[in-house]
Amino acid sequence: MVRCRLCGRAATVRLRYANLSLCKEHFIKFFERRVLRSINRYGMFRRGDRVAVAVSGGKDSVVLLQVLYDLSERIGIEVVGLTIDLGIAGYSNAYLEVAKRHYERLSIPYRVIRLRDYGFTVDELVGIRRNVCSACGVIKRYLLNRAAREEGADVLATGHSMDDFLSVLLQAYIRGDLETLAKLSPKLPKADGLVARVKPLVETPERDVLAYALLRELEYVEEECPYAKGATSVEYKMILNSLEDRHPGIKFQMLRAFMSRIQPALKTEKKGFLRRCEECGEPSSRNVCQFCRLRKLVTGEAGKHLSSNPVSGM
Ligand code: Q46
Ligand code: ZN
Ligand code: ZN
Repeated sequence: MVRCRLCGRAATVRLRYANLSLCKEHFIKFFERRVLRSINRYGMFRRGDRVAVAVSGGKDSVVLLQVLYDLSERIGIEVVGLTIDLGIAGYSNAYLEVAKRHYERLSIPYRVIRLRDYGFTVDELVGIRRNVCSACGVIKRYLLNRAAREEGADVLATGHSMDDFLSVLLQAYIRGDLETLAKLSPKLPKADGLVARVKPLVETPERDVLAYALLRELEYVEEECPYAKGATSVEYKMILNSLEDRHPGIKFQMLRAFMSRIQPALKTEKKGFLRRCEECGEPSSRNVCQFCRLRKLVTGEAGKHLSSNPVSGM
């Protein structure tokens, strides 16, 4: 029997990258301490911050919500939830319901943002945009930033894990996309109209997130979004995991090398100059923001009078 290194009881989780076996109780503590360390290392929150947590209903965001809720008193933050209904048939509703159940279980105030209220859905982008996921990414960033700002949040926290971070890193590297690499960071500061953004799970591998969700019996939606199939990010994660299987710890090494050596060297890379979108007034690097261009592609109309019509639990 493999035993927990800390207490000698039967081990539940084996972490090859750290050559460490832990029982349920010690894995949960280890996991939470590591998230707290990431929060402190990157100065993600200040006491008194109102933190908007983006919760899809998938395991990563559900785990993030739970951990930040548990830490909230200790680190002096106030948590509010944001969930987007992207209008993906057979998918969005299940996610939405799970997110709401967590908010209600923890008595966390929340807001649901419906893309439909802006005149279109992600389903309607099929056939119009070849890469639905990249358009969806634009939509999520836009709606989350806008809602977080409207809710008076100081920081927007997302559940991106180490694997998400590294797959973006790999893709951007392959494309030579210096702008994305320069902006790729566990913490992006506040800018004109943009709420500060943080990724508290950046030093946490996705496999550990799954183990934590299972051990704490957190409800999450397992079904993948229908558009996730064939998404290159999934392939990059598989490549990273097969590397990790042969060289335990290599993902941590990649992350550390990027943050300590490569990222600082990219700081001088020219950032897009921030102005305001002529259509919606949100921050944009061009005259019309990417969200409004997507909306116009689907609906054919400009939208001077956009409203988010929030369904609110606050
Ligand atoms: S929701 Fe949107 Fe994901 Fe679905 S369309 Fe792609 S990006 S896969 S996390
Ligand atoms: Zn133990
Ligand atoms: Zn716009």
